[in-house]
Amino acid sequence: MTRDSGMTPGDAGADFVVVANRLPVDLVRDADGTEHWKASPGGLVTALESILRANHGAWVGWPGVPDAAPEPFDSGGIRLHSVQLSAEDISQYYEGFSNATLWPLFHDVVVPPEYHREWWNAYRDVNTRFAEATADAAAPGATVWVQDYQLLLVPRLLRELRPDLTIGFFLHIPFPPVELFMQLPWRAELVEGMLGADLVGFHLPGGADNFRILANKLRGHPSVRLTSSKTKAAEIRVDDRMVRVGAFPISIDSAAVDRSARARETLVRADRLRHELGSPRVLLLGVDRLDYTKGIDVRLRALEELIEEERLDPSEVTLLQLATPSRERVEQYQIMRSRIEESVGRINGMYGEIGQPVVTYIHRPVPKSELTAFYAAADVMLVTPVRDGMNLVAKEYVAACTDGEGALVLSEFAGAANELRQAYLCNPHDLDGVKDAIMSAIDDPREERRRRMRSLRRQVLGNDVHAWARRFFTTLDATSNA
Ligand code: GDG
Repeated sequence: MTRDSGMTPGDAGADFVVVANRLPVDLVRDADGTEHWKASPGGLVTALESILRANHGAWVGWPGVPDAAPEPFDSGGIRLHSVQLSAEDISQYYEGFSNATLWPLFHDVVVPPEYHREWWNAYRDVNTRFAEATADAAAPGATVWVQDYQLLLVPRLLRELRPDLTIGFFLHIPFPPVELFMQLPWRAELVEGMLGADLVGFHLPGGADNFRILANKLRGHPSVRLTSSKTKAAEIRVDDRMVRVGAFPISIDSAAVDRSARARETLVRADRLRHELGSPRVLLLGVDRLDYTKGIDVRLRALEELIEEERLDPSEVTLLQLATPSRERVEQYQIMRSRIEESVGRINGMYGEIGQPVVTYIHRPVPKSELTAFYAAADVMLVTPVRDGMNLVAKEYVAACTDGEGALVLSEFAGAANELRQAYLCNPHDLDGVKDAIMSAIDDPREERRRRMRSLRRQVLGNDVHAWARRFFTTLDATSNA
């Protein structure tokens, strides 16, 4: 990967460019009204930071506020290039086509996707602008890594502008079965968009298979499976090029979470938290963006029925549910929020005591250190999505369980279930099954819980986000040189 062209990002462009919907910065306004950009380190930045720095790296994305178009600037050694979005772009490309068409369609139509031609036009237009900004930012022969469902058309658009580039694409959400994808009025163009990449990565082999089948069905591109490959990869022939597809399950910075969970401040905070929650015998935890795919309603229903049936005693059990605000202008998210808040109110009204609610519900973001203390304090983590690409929360909880005392209830419909086989797995559509999984996670003998957690920790600590990024790049390099 390391190429030393001697260029700086300021002149002939960057040797390595990440393209994602969002830049890894937020605009912060101080009390005196002055504004500045503050780094907002997510998992992706952590994974790519060292590669970005070593390769004159650049990042192309939307700065997060309408109409902002700052000149390229540096943040933490990375050159940031802004793509300007108007309020209408945000409404049609981001909230519309990305989050009310593709998101529900790719998550098994959990809610009905909406198909609007004006949203599609905006999506294509914004993807074109991302491709143009990337073409300007990349040095000759550079490697570009395009991220996620908001930018499905970018690989092809970029290849047309810059055939000299090596292009990788990674999808962070599930890739749906053929029958569902076929609903999309613009299905062929979207598949062609992704096929502009040299390597198309998914979390699971099933996603890669779905994509391969579609490329053939919609565009007649033949493919071969590479059975010897660890990534269960395949190659699709697109005219005179070969496009590699494969599974690259993402992970977290496991060592960093482990370290921060062992810190004295975290342990002190975790202890105090349990005390503040009334020192329950069992502390259940849920941590999600407030999203209808995450199955927050499933676990609330399970908890309510377990209490109703007297399998759980509300004076002994507490659920701490963190539901971070997300996509608040999209209608389905508003509907979901009302439903969840109604259930929390009903459970607490029915079973809570004064000063002692059964469910403590937080609807605002909390600092990372506080989140780690939540993980360290919890006895049982509930991860019950109806569909989820991976789910990093499940892996973070395991990495934060440094004393081995904790249990993970995990939906089979989260990508993470593919690797975390020793979790208490459940089908979120089978409420009795979810309830039984929760009860086993609470009641199993301590040795059994510890045995499972040991195995989970081996998995998560041995496969971190750095290894993920390395595997993707090694494969991309091999593909582009083939
Ligand atoms: C997409 C896919 C895939 C949450 N609340 C707070 C907070 N978080 C952090 C968690 C975790 C991240 O947000 C959420 O990641 P997930 O993977 O659970 O879910 P999505 O946001 O839906 O991510 C998913 C992922 O992409 C990566 O490919 O796994 O399937 O849907 O890291 O810790 N962090 C802080 N405060 C909060 O209040 N600091």
